Amino acid sequence: KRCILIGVPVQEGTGRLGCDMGPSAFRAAGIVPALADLGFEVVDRGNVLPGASSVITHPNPVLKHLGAVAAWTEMLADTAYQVSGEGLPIFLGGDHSLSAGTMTGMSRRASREGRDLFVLWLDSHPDLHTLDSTTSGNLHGVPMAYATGQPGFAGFFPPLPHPVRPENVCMIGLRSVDPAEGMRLREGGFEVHDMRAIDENGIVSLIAGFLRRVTAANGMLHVSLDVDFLDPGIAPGVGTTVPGGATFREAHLAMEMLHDSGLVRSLDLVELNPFLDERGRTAILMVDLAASLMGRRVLDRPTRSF
Ligand code: DIR
Ligand code: MN
Ligand code: MN
Ligand code: MN
Repeated sequence: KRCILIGVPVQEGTGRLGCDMGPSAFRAAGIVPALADLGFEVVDRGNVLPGASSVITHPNPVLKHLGAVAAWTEMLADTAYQVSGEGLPIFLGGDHSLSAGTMTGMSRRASREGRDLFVLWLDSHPDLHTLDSTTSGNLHGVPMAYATGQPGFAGFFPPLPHPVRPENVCMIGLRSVDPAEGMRLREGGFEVHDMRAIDENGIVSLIAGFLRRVTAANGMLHVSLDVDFLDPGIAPGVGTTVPGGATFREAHLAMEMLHDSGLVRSLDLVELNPFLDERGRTAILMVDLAASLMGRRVLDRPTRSF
């Protein structure tokens, strides 16, 4: 049982500075001992950096730091592929643009094993903009579109040999969807659950339904946890707070179910902005959630198959 921490201090994908301190905050909040206490061999690879980025011009004038985010994506896709052959990678963000690289690297890993990558996307946003449709220009709004092979990335982002199938993506917690994203969500084949779906059905049935599909397909599961999935009242340390998010108990329950499934092969912890946090409480909550996902519990329960 080995997990490998990769610090990813990317912040060029957001409109505000501070996410570059995310990896340090996860470490200061005790992620290493939290995982070691669960019996893992924890390897902290430190922070990674992208290769040199070139200036890339694009017809959409609002795009910010396209060259830098493309360079991060290329490096992270390689890193995710390699590290996932040695243990369970946990990517400590950094903004959500990093998932463009981690999802595609994990998809290559799945393909190498003759399997399909599935993604559980826990976020208030679908991050399903293309380079053409984003109006903010913040590239943390595009990783899902890139990884699932939506048009318009060729020639700007790295080539995509192993796109993730939209049918293999389950988004839970949505409550901020831009019009262009809404159209893609309706037509793209994604499994999508907004906050109302959590309120009406409970998070257990949503997670269990998706885990059943992953199990039936012998899929490899990647989890991407954006801080803004959580309610801002418990998780203020993020640049894009959206009211009405997941509660402490919903989030821990989801994590514990993921652990019980035994299906998770990699994890992104993203969008933590320590500059906006209150004495580390968001960092500590994210570490506790990661610990629940990795097996921390109050009472033992049998491993559960879905
Ligand atoms: C908004 C906000 N949809 C945008 N996106 C994200 O800028 O494209 N915020 N991902 O966290
Ligand atoms: Mn996000
Ligand atoms: Mn291949
Ligand atoms: Mn978000």
